[in-house]
Amino acid sequence: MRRILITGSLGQIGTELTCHFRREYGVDRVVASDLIRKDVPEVIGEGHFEQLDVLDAERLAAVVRAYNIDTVVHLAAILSAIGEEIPQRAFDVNMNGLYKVLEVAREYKLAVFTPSSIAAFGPSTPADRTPQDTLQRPNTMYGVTKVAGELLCDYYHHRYGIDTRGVRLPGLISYKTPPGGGTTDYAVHIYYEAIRQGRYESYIAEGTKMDMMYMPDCLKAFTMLLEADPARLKHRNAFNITAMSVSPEEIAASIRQHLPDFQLSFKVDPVRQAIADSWPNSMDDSCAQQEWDWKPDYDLSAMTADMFAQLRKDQGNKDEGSPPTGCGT
Ligand code: NAD
Ligand code: AKB
Repeated sequence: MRRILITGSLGQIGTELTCHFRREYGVDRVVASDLIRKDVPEVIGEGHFEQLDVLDAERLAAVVRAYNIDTVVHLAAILSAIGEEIPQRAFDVNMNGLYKVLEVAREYKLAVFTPSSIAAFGPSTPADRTPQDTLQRPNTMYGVTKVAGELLCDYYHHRYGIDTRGVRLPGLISYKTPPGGGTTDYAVHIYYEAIRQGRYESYIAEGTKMDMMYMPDCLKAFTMLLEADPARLKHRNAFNITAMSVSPEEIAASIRQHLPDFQLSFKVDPVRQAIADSWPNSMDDSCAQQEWDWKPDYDLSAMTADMFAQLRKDQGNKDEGSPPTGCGT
């Protein structure tokens, strides 16, 4: 059974992945870590947590030794929109952070799982049903680091035999931890604002399609690929996976099934719109289907129904003054 270190575990994916892995592998076998210790009770209060800057390779190695880690799930990163505000820092964290993780993995013979993104594609990539293997010339710093990261992980597999694996994630929609400064964040905010105010002003323009996925499908994909039979894997580090290709007005129409008076307006942010325009409209994830049986559980309407149920439950708990829910709920 694996002993897993998660980096960046207080972010949007990490908080839920930590809980998910603790349920799958056992509380004692999962070590959460992040740059700063934040008050996230379900991660900090319910198992091992280490404050860890991924740029500090010595401390990374010390944590690996202390807990006898054999697998690193590397999530620490700066996402697309923030990455355009601070490109030098994005390069440092995303590139040098991954390099240090891979070097420690080489020394201690660890498996490494790290997600890439739809951001690894660019304006010259075929936008519809974007193939698994295609042109990748992204024009954001985040995207540049994601393509380079995919290649670096492939290199460590071929050159050193490290078991590296990963997926190209679409935008993730979730209700536990807010997103950390990406372009697809609107698709999360729209649900929160629908519940809070009954309306939302989108910074992404009408008609802009991007791939999206509900968090439970992302967690499922991580486990499936991590545990997939290596003999079946022709690709390793950058499997296209998707659950839906949607625009803001399509999400709004789905929200109106639960909130008929919901209003959507637009005030487009040129920076994030340009990023969105450079990404695929929809990805072809048939290689993930063939090589490790990938299939999402949630389409847009199932996701919207669950988002509403969960956000309304949270709202009810807050109104009653109940403490935030932990991992198990
Ligand atoms: P996030 O921004 O919510 O969380 C990232 C975490 O990394 C934060 O908690 C932050 O404190 C931490 N971090 C930053 N610098 C660090 C450092 N030097 N050392 C240690 N920790 C550091 O991001 P997320 O959405 O959880 O994304 C996780 C991974 O998934 C990233 O690689 C991201 O590119 C990828 N991804 C996310 C999405 C999405 O929609 N959320 C989509 C595609 C790919
Ligand atoms: C972002 O928008 O930056 C992320 C991603 C798709 O990588 N959500």
